[in-house]
Amino acid sequence: MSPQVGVIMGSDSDWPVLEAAGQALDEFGVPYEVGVYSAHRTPQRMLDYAKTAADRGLKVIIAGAGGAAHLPGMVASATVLPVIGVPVPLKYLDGLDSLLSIVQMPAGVPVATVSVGGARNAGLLAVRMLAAHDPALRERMARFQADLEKLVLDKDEALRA
Ligand code: RP5
Repeated sequence: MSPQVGVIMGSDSDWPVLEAAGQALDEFGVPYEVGVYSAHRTPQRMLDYAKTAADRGLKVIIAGAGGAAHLPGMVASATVLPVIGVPVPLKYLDGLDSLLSIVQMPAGVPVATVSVGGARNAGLLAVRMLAAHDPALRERMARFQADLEKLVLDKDEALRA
């Protein structure tokens, strides 16, 4: 099956954070592709990627970047696909700069922003988006959520014992 999700980042230095998105997609058997597309260092490559993504069969793009994190917003401006933004925390400012750069989009160009470093949730959100049109994936997501609930209930029970 061709990649359904594009997991892209502004620098290879973002990968230690972004790989959690890939792990989540792996857990659900969702094929994805990975790449580095810098909004500032390789702007044309980034635009080419965004403009061709839908025609190449991608359904969702997860874009992570840190600092002046313009990648998710710029990609969203050049594709019709849903874009999930992951603020990557860097050495300074605890990722607040990344978060604010991604979350405060102008009206008309949405980016679904997850928490600072929240790449796993970005992967899970992409699965939910795909599951909206895929009953089997929806069933897997329901099982995943039931397992999460059981984990909490088991811990509660252990605490009380
Ligand atoms: C951003 O600049 C990247 O997304 C990365 O988080 C940050 C630093 O990049 P490097 O200097 O580590 O390549 O565009």
